[in-house]
Amino acid sequence: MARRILKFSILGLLSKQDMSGYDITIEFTKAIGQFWSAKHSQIYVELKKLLDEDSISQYIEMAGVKLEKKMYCLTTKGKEELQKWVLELDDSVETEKDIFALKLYFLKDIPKQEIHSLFNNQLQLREKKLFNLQKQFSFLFGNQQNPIYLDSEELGHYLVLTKAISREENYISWLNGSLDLIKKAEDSLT
Ligand code: FER
Repeated sequence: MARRILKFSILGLLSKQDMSGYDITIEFTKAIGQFWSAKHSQIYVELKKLLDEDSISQYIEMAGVKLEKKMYCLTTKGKEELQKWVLELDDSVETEKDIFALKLYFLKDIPKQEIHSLFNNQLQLREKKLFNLQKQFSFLFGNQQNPIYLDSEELGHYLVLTKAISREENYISWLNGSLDLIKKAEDSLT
């Protein structure tokens, strides 16, 4: 499978509405950047590529009297490519980059007395993350109990957010369970 995910993220954003390069950059620092980060410089390189390939086109919009804003929109080709991409079945699972897991793999090199602080530090970070995700959830969906009633755009956002929340809840419960296990192992040695 061709791996041009930035391309399809940009096409996806433009399928909602026409945007300037700046608007797209802002979208990447907001919600979408929470689960898919992109460097700002990459965005402009990709936009140029997409223009050359005819997946998007540009037009000038007047913002104020003298300010010209370069806007991007999907072409028919771009729309078709996006449609094809979302329907493509993935053939593998992305490997998650988890530095804490990598360190754990080398646990034998971590002094015993440091293991607790590593776990507690990770617990604090994950709890903070979960708190922020829950805050975002109540901000966006707090008064909507049933996602069936959300329109499809909101439903997508609801799903990625609830996925993140269950991932963090799971991670926290695994951290707590592991801490217990480590404490028990220590107790049995003393
Ligand atoms: C959001 C949508 C998704 C959001 C976060 C996420 C904080 C996902 C985050 C993650 O996977 O860690 O609006 O806001």
